[in-house]
Amino acid sequence: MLKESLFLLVFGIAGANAFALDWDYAADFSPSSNPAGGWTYGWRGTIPGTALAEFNLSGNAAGVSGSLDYWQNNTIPFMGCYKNNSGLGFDGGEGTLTPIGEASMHPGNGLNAVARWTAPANGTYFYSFSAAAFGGNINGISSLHLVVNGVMIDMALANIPYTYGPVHNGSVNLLTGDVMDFVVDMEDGNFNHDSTGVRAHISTVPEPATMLALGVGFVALLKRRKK
Ligand SMILES: [Ca+2]
Repeated sequence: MLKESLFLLVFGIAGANAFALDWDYAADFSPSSNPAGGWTYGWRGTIPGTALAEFNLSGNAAGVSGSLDYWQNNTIPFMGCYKNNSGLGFDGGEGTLTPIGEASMHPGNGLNAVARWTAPANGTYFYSFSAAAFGGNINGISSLHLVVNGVMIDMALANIPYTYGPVHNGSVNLLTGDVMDFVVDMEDGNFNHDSTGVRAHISTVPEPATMLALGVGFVALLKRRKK
């Protein structure tokens, strides 16, 4: 879903082109359409590469607590893209936990779950992503990779139970139809308990942390000029 952002207005940079477009894996997650809102849910056998087999089965899976909307393949268990749209924290019964509103991905055995975002126009796109081990109290370790047009450019480990690791930020120049794949791999040769919290955000303006840093720099510059 495209969203106009008030972000620039907040920072007082309102102007004729002060509309930001942004996309978010969790916020945009569609339980009914694939692809949807710029995202395609699927998988492939490698981390890098451009191949993508689309998930063909959607539904809602109830846990001991809460439930997850999902996209999966009808013949491959567990592997998929998920979001907790229920009003309760999701407990899968094996120590897994997905908080309300959070989205996740789960790899297969040697297969990688992929959330693909496709650029709608030529431009510079700013991204941020991080990963959490939602199955982590029983040693589920996995990894989230950013693959741009087939090339892996960054990765985040999901190795701390229920906790998001460092946020990875950056920007890429893309052409219409170029793809950014967020790829979850089982990492340690074992795909059990690899429910992986995925936060992935793409915007046409810098991420808040980047803008904040720019703003701080600007204020510092003003102070220097006053001297
Ligand atoms: Ca693993």
